[in-house]
Amino acid sequence: MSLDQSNRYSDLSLNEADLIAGGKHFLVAYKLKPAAGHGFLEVASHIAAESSTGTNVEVCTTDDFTKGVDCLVYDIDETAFDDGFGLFRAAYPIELFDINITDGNYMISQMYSLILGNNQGMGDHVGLRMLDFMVPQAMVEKFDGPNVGISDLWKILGRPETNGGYISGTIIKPKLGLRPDPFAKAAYQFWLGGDFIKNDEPQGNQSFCPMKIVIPKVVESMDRAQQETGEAKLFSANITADCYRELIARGNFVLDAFEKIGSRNHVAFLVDGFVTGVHGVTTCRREFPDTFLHYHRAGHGAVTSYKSPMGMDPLCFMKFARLMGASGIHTGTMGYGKMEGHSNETVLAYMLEREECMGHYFNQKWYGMKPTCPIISGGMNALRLPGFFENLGHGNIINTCGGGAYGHIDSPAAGAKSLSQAYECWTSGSDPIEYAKTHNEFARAFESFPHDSDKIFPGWRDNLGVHA
Ligand code: RUB
Repeated sequence: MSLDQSNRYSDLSLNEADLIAGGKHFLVAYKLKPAAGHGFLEVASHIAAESSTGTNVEVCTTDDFTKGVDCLVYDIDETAFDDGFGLFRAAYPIELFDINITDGNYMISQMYSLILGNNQGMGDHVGLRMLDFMVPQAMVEKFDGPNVGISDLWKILGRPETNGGYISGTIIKPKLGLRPDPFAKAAYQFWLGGDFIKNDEPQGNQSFCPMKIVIPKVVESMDRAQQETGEAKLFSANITADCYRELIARGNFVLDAFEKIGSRNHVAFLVDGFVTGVHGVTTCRREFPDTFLHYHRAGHGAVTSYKSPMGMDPLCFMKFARLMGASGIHTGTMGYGKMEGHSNETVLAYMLEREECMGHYFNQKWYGMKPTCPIISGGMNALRLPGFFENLGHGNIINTCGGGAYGHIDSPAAGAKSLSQAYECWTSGSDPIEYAKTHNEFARAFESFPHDSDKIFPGWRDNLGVHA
């Protein structure tokens, strides 16, 4: 048995509406399953203690001020979930959170280590997962937040800065193994029909494709594609690195290379924010404030997967990204692609885009913080898109389809065109089969991805007159 600290670290008489109106607390909802032999409130209170001013025993150095900044459990529902987990909500006084000595802004690193740090490894629970949190105005206003967003990309593409629509994108595939010339050719071929290309997240500076050789060739590809199509093109370069100096050096190299064709602002920077941690994202946000910050999250499943009793809900990951200042972040495909997800995940996008959004447990206001753009990726193609748009309710996103572009049987350019046709099909309210009859690239996507065609549009072969 551990020490029951519920007398000090819980106050079930506290009212959530009052806590929110007071604006002095950061609220968190956790899913919890105590280990055998431990009470729910006892473990929740131990978590509140470990996540604020306490430990597993009382210490003689505690004074009255210390007690005034205790995290308090203010609500519990021991049987909230079918799987034996309960729910508790905790209020963290905002004084607990660390402020930069350079500019007085809040940081995510310390916040993360407090609200989802030691408490993850405690022995008196068998599962603790953060489901949602609410950041009060006084804190929201002191995070970096995004500086560049999708509206800046729409402007470059010559579109309206609000409601500028779907940005068709790809990921250079194969993800590794292309040397500089084939890599640059693959980029050129997609740009003949599409808008946005990103490095796959493991692509960087491999010996067979050094950055200093391939990037100038990608610049040439962009230049040719822009001249031939008369359209602006965008490239998201992976500058992820262990050390901030390397990340900055890569960023400067890429900007200088694109500057040569006057397309410096056609560049986004991809940072793998899960593996670098906040440090990589914030270094990019602050060092390159005028460049679109593309937050890739490879590895996030280790902390966000629904299969896990630990970690955090993807919604928390999205909120962190907006606070950090990501211009865009991968939100998954809401069940329409290859990665884990489900159709109710639209809230992940809405939380990033909207000025105010109801999350799983808390209504979050963003107090004028710029939006973060949802980036939809992972196993997508033209056939999956109409359903995806219908579920989300809009197409103001960046979508990257690697296999969906390079897997098109005609060409990467045809793959790219099939994507924008899928958007047009949805915006025009057309039936996809009828639309395919007059749009060749979209129609050929049915033959390119017959497994999907069979599943999503049974009978498509007869309807389109295509026979195996
Ligand atoms: C996309 C791909 C991306 C995933 C990551 O390739 O593998 O890395 O988008 O997942 P393809 P998420 O289009 O060929 O599947 O976007 O959910 O973070």
